[in-house]
Amino acid sequence: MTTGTAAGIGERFMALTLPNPASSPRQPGDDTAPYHRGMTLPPGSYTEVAVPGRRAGLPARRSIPVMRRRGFLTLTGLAGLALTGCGGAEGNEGNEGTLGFRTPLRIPPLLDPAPGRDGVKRYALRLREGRTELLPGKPARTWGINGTYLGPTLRARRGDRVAMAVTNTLGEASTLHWHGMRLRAAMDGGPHQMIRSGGTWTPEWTVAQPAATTWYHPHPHGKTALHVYRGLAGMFVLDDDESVTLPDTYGKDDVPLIIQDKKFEKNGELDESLGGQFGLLGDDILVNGTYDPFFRVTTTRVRFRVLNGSNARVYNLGFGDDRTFHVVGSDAGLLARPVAVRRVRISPGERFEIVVGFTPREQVVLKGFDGDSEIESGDYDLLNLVAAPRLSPSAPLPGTLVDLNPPHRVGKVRRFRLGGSSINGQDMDMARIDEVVAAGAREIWELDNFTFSHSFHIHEVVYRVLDIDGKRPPEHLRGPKDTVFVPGKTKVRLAVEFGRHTDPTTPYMYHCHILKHEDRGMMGQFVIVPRGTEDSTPRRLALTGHDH
Ligand SMILES: [Cu+2]
Repeated sequence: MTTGTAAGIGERFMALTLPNPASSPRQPGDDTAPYHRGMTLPPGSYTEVAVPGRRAGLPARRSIPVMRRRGFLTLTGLAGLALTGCGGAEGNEGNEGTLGFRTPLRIPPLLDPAPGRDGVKRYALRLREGRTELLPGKPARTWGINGTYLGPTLRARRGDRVAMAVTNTLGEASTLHWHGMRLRAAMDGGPHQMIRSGGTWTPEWTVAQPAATTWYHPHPHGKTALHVYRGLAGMFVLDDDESVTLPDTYGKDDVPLIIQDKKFEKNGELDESLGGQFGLLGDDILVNGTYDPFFRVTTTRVRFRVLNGSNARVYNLGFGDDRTFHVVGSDAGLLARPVAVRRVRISPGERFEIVVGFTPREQVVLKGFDGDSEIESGDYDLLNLVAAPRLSPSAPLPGTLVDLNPPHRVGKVRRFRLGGSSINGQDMDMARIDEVVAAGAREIWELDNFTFSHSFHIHEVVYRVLDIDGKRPPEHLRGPKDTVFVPGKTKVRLAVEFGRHTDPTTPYMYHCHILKHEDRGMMGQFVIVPRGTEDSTPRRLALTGHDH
């Protein structure tokens, strides 16, 4: 990013807010300060900048209006102010109007093996290095699963017995976590289930949860951001026998959209400088690893399974013509009924299933619109949808989808104070059990975010959002979830349902899904134990060699 001089009238206007270091003393127990812990900053080259400041969460700021446009930032009256490296402002300029939509959307191959004679569905996954032409004509070093970037879409049905063989051919250890899957902690693929370079990990479980769009990605402690950014992620679609009529032909009218922002070097390699208080924010967006994508629509309705697989960026999804579309599912399953919306905000780790209607020959762009959180600014073109001259008629959208019980409102209350990169003032400790939960418990988790935006994920569980700053969430956020956006300075209450797989010595994780925050230690551990044994459960783990 460079600084510049005059900007033309009519360019979009925003406020950069500069903290005044002298007037923002650090309070005891306040961990908003160490954004740049461990970094050495050359004198004079650094100014901490948060964008846009409406919710940035730091006290005593001076607001300075600036003009911006793509690839060019102007600070009126602040010539020479350097913004490189650490500012929250990097990579928020948008890409609106810069794409030609020349590349067919890549659809990850489907991996849905027939059960063996023993009734088990076996999936072979290989973490590997490779080269991928993310930008046309400029192959980049990437990582992938079975391919060179991203992984196959896995599919299974409720009741299926699934067995994974995950082989790590990378030059370093990693893991594979089943985000959204309800299973035993030892099968979860968190930081305690490292797969050494050259090793194979073979978790097995029975799918025992409703239809949902889940996903998988590495979870090595301290390195998740880099491993996901290089390309290790994939979708895991679960079906069940619910008699709903939603589009379900994979790649035709049931289409995965894995949205990820990137920064590229001039030669097309991924820029891996994951700097900034939120980590990397890039202005080039890939959908399923496709740059500049279009998708040819052939039916009157298409179900998109949208996964925000970005390290930090939040997308305020909508369409270029502002059309209404329907949200039919969130992270952990279908909603009670389709909810008509014009915008859906999706933060890292979240999924929404949406159904969009089309007419023949039309074109419309799926976009991420400028929003009011620090990591949601800028207008982004994501995917051009090009309808064929003749469309096959889709079934009408059902009026109702699934029966959802109202969320519980009583239960043990746990409170979590979300800091800059800590929870309850503590960094992740692999040997510390932070919370002990009784099997099958229904609890209320209160997230009190006293800093800037976070995205809060709990492994194993399904939860419902009870309220956001005391207000009932919008209807599309009332369904089953496992990851929730927590804007800065906001309180969110969750009604959490825990599973019944007990293991007092293997923890599950809860953490911020902004991957740099997670890597910096914004993560805690809980175990699920038989009811009545909570108090006698040890709070320290004896870790073995691979656990750190
Ligand atoms: Cu965070």
